[in-house]
Order: sequence, then C-alpha cells, then structure tokens
Amino acid sequence: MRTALTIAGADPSGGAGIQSDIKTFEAFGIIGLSAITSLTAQNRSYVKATKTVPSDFLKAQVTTLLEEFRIHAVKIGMLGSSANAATARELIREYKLKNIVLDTVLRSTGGHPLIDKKGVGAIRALLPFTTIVTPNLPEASIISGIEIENETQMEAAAKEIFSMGAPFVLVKGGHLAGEPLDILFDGKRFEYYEGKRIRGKKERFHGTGCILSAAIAAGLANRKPIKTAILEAKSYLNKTLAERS
Ligand code: PXL
Repeated sequence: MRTALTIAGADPSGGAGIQSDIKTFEAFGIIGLSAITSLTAQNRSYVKATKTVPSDFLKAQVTTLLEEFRIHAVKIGMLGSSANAATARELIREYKLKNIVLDTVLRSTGGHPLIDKKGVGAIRALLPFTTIVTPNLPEASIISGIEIENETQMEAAAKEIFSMGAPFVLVKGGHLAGEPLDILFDGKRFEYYEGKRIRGKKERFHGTGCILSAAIAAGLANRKPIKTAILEAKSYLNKTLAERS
C-alpha cells in the first residue's frame, strides 16, 4: 500500500486543493491522505474568502495520520499562513518525511492571497526541506526576486531558487505568450518540457498547478525517478484538461 499526503487548502468546487489532490493520487493508484491548511469559499472563477486552520491543528492532523500510516510522498499546496508553512517544515524535519513536492502557492489566479504577508519568506525557508518545487511564473518571480519575461530569465529564476535550497526546480512557463515551456533545473543542467497550448475559458484551467504537483508526488510515492514522475504528471494533466470543457 503506497500513500501520499496532501497538505493544502480545501476547494469546494473540487478542481483544486485537497479534493483535486485526492482524485489525482487515486488515479495513480496511491492512497490519498490529507491535512487541511485552510477552508476556502470559491467556485472555479474566483475565491471569495478563506479561513485558515491554526497551525497546531494542522500539526494534529498530520501526527494523527502518522500514528497509523507510512507516508511515501507529500504534496504541499496552499498553506494559508506562514505559521502553517513553519509547521510543515517542522513536520518534515521531525518525522523525516521524504519525497516532498512543494507547489509554491501565493495567490489565486484572480489575485486572492492564499498565504499571509510573511508567506514568501516562510516559503523560502521551506525550500531546503523539499525534493522539488513547482512555481508558476509569477511565483518564481516573487520567490527569486527576478523579473521574468523570457526563457533566459526563467532559467535565472530557477537557478536562484535552487540556490535557496530546493534540489529540483520546475518553473512552469504557461504564463508566457506562445507555446508553453516548463524548465527544470537540477543544479547542473536545464531540462525543457515543451507543451501545446490548450485553449478555453479560464475556469477550465482552475487547479492545474495542484494537479501537476499532486501527480508528481504520486509518481514519487510509486518509486518513479523524478524526471519520469514529471513526464507522467504532465501527460496526466494534459489528459485531464482534454476531458474538461
Ligand atoms: O491553484 C492554487 C490553489 C491552491 N489551493 C487551493 C486553491 C487554489 C486556487 O484557487 O483554492 C485550495
């Protein structure tokens, strides 16, 4: 029995967050465990409000699971507060959790903050405790402090985030014009993942970052090497998007 834990926000619309992550884990044959960082009131178009769970209660959710389950991979998404980010870091350290995929969620697509004002610093402090981080362009830019308008700047941001302690950095280029290009940096070289742009209303793309990061975590839980996990996650995301309208 292989398991993966998602530490993320709850999305009542089911397209992002905890609800989506559990579906993704199950699609890869992995048992989905979850610890909720924040409740959200949202649909596929916008986030109306959030209510963040106190960090001691986040910790209780995870430690209670650990009494009974071995956890083979962890996906971290919306944290809600820098206190929750610090708790996630402590849990990884204390329980020697492995295969940590951090989706560096800062804001919803519509601009609603999904972590508090000190969140960027708290996420930077989490980087050395991860296996791979998956920022989109706005997140990569904020975390690295590098403006990103082209592929060279994407590479510079990936290098900078690597230097902050993340072993693998996957910068997702979907926010640039043209065909989407994701860039992976492993400390030595870059790997390029070219995609085909899928068109549609913005609701169609709600939660795509969650799906990709959860699918990578599922791959790692299934003992896949990281680059295989990324390729399989991207193909799962494309299939899921094709099935949505
Ligand atoms: O995709 C960012 C994200 C992550 N997690 C939750 C969300 C959102 C965006 O709305 O609601 C719970």
